[in-house]
Amino acid sequence: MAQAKKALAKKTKKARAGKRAQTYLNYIDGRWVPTSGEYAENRNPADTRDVIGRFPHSTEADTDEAIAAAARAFNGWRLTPAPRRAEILFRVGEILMRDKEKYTRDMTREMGKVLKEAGGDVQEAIDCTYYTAGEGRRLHGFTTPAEMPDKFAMCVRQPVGLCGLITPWNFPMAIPSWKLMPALVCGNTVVIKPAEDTPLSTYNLVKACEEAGIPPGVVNLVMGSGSTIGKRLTNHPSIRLISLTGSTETGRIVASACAERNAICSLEMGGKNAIMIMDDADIDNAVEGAIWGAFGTSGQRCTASSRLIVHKKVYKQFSKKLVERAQALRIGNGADPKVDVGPVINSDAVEKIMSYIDIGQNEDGATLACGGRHLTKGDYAHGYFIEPTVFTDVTPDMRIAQEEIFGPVTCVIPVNSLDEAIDVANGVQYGLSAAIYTQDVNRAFHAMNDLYTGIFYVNASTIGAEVHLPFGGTKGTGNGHREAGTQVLDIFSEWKSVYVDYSGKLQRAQIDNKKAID
Ligand code: UN1
Repeated sequence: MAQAKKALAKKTKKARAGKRAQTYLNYIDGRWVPTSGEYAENRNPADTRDVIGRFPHSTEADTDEAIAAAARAFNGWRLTPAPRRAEILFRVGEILMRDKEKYTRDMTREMGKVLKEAGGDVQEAIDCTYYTAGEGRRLHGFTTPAEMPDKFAMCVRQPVGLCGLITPWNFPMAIPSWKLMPALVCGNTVVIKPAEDTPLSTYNLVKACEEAGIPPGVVNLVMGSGSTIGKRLTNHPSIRLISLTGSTETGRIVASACAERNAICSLEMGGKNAIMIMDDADIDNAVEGAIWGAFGTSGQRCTASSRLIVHKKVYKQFSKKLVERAQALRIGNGADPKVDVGPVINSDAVEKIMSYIDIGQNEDGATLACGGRHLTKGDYAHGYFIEPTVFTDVTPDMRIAQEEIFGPVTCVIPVNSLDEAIDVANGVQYGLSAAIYTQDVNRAFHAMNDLYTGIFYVNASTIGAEVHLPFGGTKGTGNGHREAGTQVLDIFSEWKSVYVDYSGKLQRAQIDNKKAID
């Protein structure tokens, strides 16, 4: 381990000492172009001495250019047959496969998640790209009988138009691909704005699109802030659809702005996901699921298991094992294969998470069973590291049990029964994912039926969604849409109902019908 660490330190030092950080450009109308604004450095959250690159802090004018390019490209792309569009997406998938290792390293470096998880993120983008490309030969509409003779009725999908994609830092390649690939296969053109903390992974994705031969203007990348670019996209009259994954607060702002001008808006926001652990559960398996769900990606997933609702009969046993496992997790630079938990994304995240740890202890009065410290010494001095933290004796109404913390913090809540567990699990403003550990099929189905979430797991954690099933949530998590699966096509296409009257005469619907029964 010491050797791996040394090698890593040497590499990082070399990277630091190396030539001036690369300057990255926006991608507009098929060309890599400088911003009319400034550039900002991006740094590795595990070691802020490591400068990843200089990235555009773009302006409204850059955004407008990208929108104009997307508008010019729309008709050509819309009229390209979907199977042809899909062929290019298959090529994107091949490029992503070819360069998976490099993308994985880039992602760990810019976002902090451990290599294995970064590889999973890239793999999710690959899966999504291939899966969506397959849709190019389906994109099913449907036919249905018309109510009059000599008349044909069918429904077809048409692209929405120009789409603004605003993506988060926690899945910096998977989530952009969830939005980009279906938008493209449906015949839309896009402007994508990645999170400020993680532009490199989206840059890599767009580079792959360029290499695969996506025509100029179809995909445009503008890097920078939400308050400038996100806002411009959201308010621009030419952008028909905004797809955002982000905080509930940002979602509300975006939704209101879209409502003002009657634009389509698809939102994927926060979560406060619960695992219910029943008294008949395989406890060791449940502990593994809880550790993975709570501390994978340092708890920075909207699907993170931030509440563990445990039957009182197994509460002590479960909590003890959970704490032991949490304490054994190795924290550090995600580029070290021995590390389990990487840093959190930035100093704002540290501040927010630490304030919740404080609230848990003081305001809420829960028991801090392990963790709770912001690590600042030795190897941790230059990164944003927080210990995996477990609160026990948590009651459902506490702020730490209600609000999304988005960090390596989880709450253990004791309950007396399955019914109580379900009530507690449903008793938050979010509805993304939930899980139950039980050996009883009746309990499992009962819980599945009563949990008001978009995703539900039996004997598995709250994280780990696959790309061919719809992803999204109820209540404060979303606004009724689902990404992934074939359901995402309903975001990125609109239905057109088509009637073909081949009777050669006027047939009036609802009036000229010859009734079968008088
Ligand atoms: C997210 O946290 O925003 O199910 C997405 C999962 C991943 C996707 C998470 N496949 O945890």
